[in-house]
Amino acid sequence: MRSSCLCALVILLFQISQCSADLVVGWDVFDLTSWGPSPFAPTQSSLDLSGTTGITRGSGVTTSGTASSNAWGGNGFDTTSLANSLTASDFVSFSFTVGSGTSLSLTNIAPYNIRRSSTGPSLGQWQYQLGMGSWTSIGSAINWGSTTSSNGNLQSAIDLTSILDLQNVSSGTKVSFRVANWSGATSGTWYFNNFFTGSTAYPNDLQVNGTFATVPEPSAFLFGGLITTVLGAGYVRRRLQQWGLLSGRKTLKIRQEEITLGSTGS
Ligand SMILES: [Ca+2]
Ligand SMILES: [Ca+2]
Repeated sequence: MRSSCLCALVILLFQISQCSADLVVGWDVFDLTSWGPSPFAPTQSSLDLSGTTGITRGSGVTTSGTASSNAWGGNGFDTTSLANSLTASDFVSFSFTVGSGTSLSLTNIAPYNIRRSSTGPSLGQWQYQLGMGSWTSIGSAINWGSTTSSNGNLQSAIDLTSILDLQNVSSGTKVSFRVANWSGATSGTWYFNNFFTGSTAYPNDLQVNGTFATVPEPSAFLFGGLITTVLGAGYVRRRLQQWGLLSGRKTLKIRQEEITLGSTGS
């Protein structure tokens, strides 16, 4: 009885700490034409999410002229500062919601590639938001690079592990990201570029990675409490039996000790 209960307890504790890793959401922009749809639903997303919103052009982002193929983006990133780009909604954004029974610790935004035209925005800033909270910048502004061919400009991974807000994000919380761009001409273009064709099944060109941890349902806590109660009751019962209180005896034998009293006056 006790060993089976212990096994159940171990399994429960294992489930609490059990983690699955890697992809949260990912997009493959291969084969896109005409700037790509907005929103552009993830090519792949974790089953531990309860919902996603694809990459969406802000109201200040335009799609005038002819687009490059195998890329998702727009133009009209024509302000001169981060603050002005935000006011003008010159950003692209996406979001996802942590599913039930899980919490999410984000690891990184994997290396990605930005293609831009010679007059496309030269600077951009990643930001995140939890729920309807305020937006927070991730690191500092990024200089997208000078390559204007389809090779694009490879960007480093963005580490998210040091951002406490993005660790242990609870079930039901919506996590949003956006990239604001500025220092471009009205017709200058900017895209998430197809750079990864790799040999994997999912050659995503933009991918957010993280670790999901299983959070036990209230019933599991109840189950755990029950196990503790059973184990605790068993312990008390054995102790009472050792003391003879559960063996049908009505009396409790007290061991006699001989006590030597010191004599007085010596
Ligand atoms: Ca790709
Ligand atoms: Ca604009």
